[in-house]
Amino acid sequence: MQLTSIRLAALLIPLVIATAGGLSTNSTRRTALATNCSELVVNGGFESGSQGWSQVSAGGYNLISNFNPFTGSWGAYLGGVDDADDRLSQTVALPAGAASLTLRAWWSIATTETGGAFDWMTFSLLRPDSTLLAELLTIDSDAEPNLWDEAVVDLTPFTGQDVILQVLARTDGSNPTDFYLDDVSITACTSERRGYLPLVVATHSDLGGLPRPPRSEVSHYGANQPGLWPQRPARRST
Ligand SMILES: [Ca+2]
Ligand SMILES: [Ca+2]
Repeated sequence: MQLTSIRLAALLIPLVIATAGGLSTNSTRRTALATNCSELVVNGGFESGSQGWSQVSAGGYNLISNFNPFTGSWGAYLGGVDDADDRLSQTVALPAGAASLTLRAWWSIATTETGGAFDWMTFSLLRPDSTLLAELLTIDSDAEPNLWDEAVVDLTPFTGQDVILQVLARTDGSNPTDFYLDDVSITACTSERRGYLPLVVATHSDLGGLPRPPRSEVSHYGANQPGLWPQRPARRST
């Protein structure tokens, strides 16, 4: 009962303020939930080739590929051979004062491993001197193959820092794994500052908005389509 009272109060207080300002309830909600967001990753979908990205491949491979993109015509293809050490990176300035900073990336694997995390791909943040700041997420050869999944990681703890976003894939000496990557995004959002905003944000879910995502989550996209998955292509040297 107490919770209901709190929810009712939370609903009424912005309404009273909005009414005093001549706004309707609906416009109050839209205004209060509005944010200013900007994309920080350059060419996250790889449609402009290597623009914005640095790539290093121990085998000398071009990591930007048109073989198996998630969207558009281009994506990134790491691993795919034994003893791979493939790195994609991009310097990103994470703005101070951002209300939210979120990394999103779509990924998929295909593997000849029959089980076990022998090959892997890790998302990390490096400092400007290339030392490790934080490991964010690791995908390995034990993941379900031939699906596209979205990785979502909260980068809010790193606001105000200049970082290098690095994706590193390594495979061991047998049974190679392909790691595919596309639509890499870091979104910085700054909530509009309004006098009644904290009241509404505190009751976001109660007001019918979508819940905030957890700090890190993975969502599946599509389903296995045996027989439709393309055959492994010959890697192209740079
Ligand atoms: Ca793409
Ligand atoms: Ca392997």
